[in-house]
Amino acid sequence: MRKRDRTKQNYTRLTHPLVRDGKGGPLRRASWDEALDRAGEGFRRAREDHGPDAFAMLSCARATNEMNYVAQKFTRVVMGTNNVDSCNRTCHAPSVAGLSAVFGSGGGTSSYEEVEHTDLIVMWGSNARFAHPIFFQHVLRGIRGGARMYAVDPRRTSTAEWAESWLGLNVGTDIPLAHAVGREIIHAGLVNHAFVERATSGFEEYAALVEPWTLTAAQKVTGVPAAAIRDLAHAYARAERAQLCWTLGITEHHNGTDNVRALINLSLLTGHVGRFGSGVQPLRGQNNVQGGGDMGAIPNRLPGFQDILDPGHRAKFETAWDAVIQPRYGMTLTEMFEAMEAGELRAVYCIGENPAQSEADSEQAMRRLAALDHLVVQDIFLTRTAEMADVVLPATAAWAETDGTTTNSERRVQRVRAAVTPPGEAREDIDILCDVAGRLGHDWKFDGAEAVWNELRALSPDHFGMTYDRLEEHQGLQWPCPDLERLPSSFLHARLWERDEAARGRRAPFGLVEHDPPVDLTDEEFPIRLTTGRRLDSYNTGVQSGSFASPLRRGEYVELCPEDAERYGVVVGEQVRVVSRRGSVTAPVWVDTGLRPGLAFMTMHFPDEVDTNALTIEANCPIAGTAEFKASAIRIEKQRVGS
Ligand SMILES: Nc1nc2c(c(=O)[nH]1)N[C@H]1C(S)=C(S)[C@@H](COP(=O)(O)OP(=O)(O)OC[C@H]3O[C@@H](n4cnc5c(=O)[nH]c(N)nc54)[C@H](O)[C@@H]3O)O[C@H]1N2
Ligand SMILES: Nc1nc2c(c(=O)[nH]1)N[C@H]1C(S)=C(S)[C@@H](COP(=O)(O)OP(=O)(O)OC[C@H]3O[C@@H](n4cnc5c(=O)[nH]c(N)nc54)[C@H](O)[C@@H]3O)O[C@H]1N2
Ligand SMILES: [Mo]
Repeated sequence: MRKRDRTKQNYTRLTHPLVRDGKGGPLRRASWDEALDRAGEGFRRAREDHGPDAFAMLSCARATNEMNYVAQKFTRVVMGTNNVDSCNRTCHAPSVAGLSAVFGSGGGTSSYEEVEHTDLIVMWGSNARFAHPIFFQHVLRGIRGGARMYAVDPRRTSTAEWAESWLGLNVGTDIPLAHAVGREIIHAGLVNHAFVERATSGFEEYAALVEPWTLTAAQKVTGVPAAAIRDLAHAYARAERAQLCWTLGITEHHNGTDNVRALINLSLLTGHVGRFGSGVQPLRGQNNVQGGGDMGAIPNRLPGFQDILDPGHRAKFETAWDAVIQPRYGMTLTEMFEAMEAGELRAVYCIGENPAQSEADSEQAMRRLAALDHLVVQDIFLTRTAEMADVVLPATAAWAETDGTTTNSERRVQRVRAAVTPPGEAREDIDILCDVAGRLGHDWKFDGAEAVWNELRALSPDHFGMTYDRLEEHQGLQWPCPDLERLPSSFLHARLWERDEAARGRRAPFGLVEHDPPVDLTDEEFPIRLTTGRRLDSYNTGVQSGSFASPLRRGEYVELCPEDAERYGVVVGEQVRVVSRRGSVTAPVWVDTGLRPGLAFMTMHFPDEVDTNALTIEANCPIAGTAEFKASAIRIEKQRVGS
């Protein structure tokens, strides 16, 4: 038998529409007309039989702003519901929730270039060397220019290799660590009292809350030596300017939003926010996950991050769209899957997402998707989710095949352009959406992406000043950009430093959050903590990266530290069974000296080979809906010889 290439997942580009005649049958080729008729008919039936909330849209965080704008408009105007969301939910929703609660705006506060003009960079739960290589180039320039870097991660990652100090904490103990840093700053007299008094609220309560987290108490829980915690506290508080960056090591927990609040507290204590070179920065995941949310492809915000519960905002959009917008939040991605289980959600339009493989507890997710009356998948590849669909619509790739804009995590809107001819009959996401809207009685025509953008600009004050001409002229602009003359500020919340109270505006509250360990506890039966994440050579569920060979790629492994490999009597390359309370997979062993005893690591990149998400737990952050991908309990079983 020919050995399968473990480094590849062979996905082929979709070149023509597919439909299924009845559940259980195979997908077959169809004309665009037939596929669009079927897509629309299923949505109409769901709405007529079960009401507008029986429909949900998953919108693509890789596609353009313009496509996301049209997708949320389709959901709200054509289907009459606010049930629209994306993989932002599995990712940085806690960052958006935490930042909004403190500063009133869900965006990162700084520009990439600021890490080149700062004195201290803290990479907290972020492996930017692998996952944000472009940003990391700026970090390296900062380090070359004299900035110090600290890394806080259970694994000594490729990012940590560049750090002056690596704080290798136990998974899920970020709040104790942050609180101990905060307490040390207070006790060492390093608080920026002028800033705290003027711009924040709740300091006294915060100081009382962190008081029990002495360096030794935190060392016990986090596993980080007291001296290293003290050192981080002093370095951060004494730095003239400091950038605190975090990613999924902070957010993908059942208390992700609390984790984010615990980190933001440190910036409030020290005044490291609202000035050039000082800020808090969640590095966002996909190329346009920031933009998707900004465009309103989330269940609680209209385009331009305008709250759906505000009657004034609703009225503006209702007039512009000639529609009635439901005065309540729609379902998050997490709630959509729960509603599938309850039989309340019947039809889903999934554009450029692969939830069958990316959701925690994938067996459960697939069972729920399979129970839908009507699933339409619009993608560039035939994904596992597409294989389950009733209708599959082939789209052009936003990257290089489509015109529009995307927004990165420094809030910079940039133009993308069609430069490559799309394959076969693939069509642009926006055109497909308009044709499905047409099947449901809405005659939509946009004269190109710019026409969509101008409709958005007229409705979103933060984007008003960004014409395509200006985006071109300045090679991208950052929001908020409210007027056509001035250039926007590169960082947010300078207002917090204003002397005048009125100009300073709303105070930034300290977050009174408490330690809450991972839900999936380790015990005798499941003694190993599994955390999951990324490698440089692959992208998410592997659909986009797996089809191309890479000399770096080595397929899925369960990675252990040398001591654990010895304890379980396993060697590199040996196939073992990895078992959690949800399911089990078989994977080969890898030994990584960056891991610590009791900690294992797997990626999500090769789900066809090893379905890592069969192991993960669907324990969600109650505020943001993000699952605890970063903490499962597992055991390793040696395979019997000959089996
Ligand atoms: N090459 C590549 N780049 C990518 C992607 C990709 O798949 N491949 N995906 C993109 C997407 S969608 C995203 S969201 C980003 C994600 O980017 P990152 O968040 O940087 O990537 P991860 O590897 O998922 O997780 C980051 C780190 O969190 C650590 N961690 C785990 N548990 C904890 C904990 O309890 N506390 C702390 N402090 N740290 C912990 C892990 O050890 C890991 O090193 O990357 C984006 N960029
Ligand atoms: N175990 C574990 N699971 C995780 C995570 C983890 O750290 N550990 N991380 C979570 C995170 S942060 C994320 S973001 C999710 C990602 O989860 P998903 O978003 O479900 O996974 P992707 O592989 O990124 O899927 C992207 C899809 O978009 C399609 N696509 C790309 N460009 C376009 C376009 O222009 N138009 C259309 N129509 N389609 C397009 C691709 O073909 C692909 O099918 O996974 C989550 N799951
Ligand atoms: Mo992500």
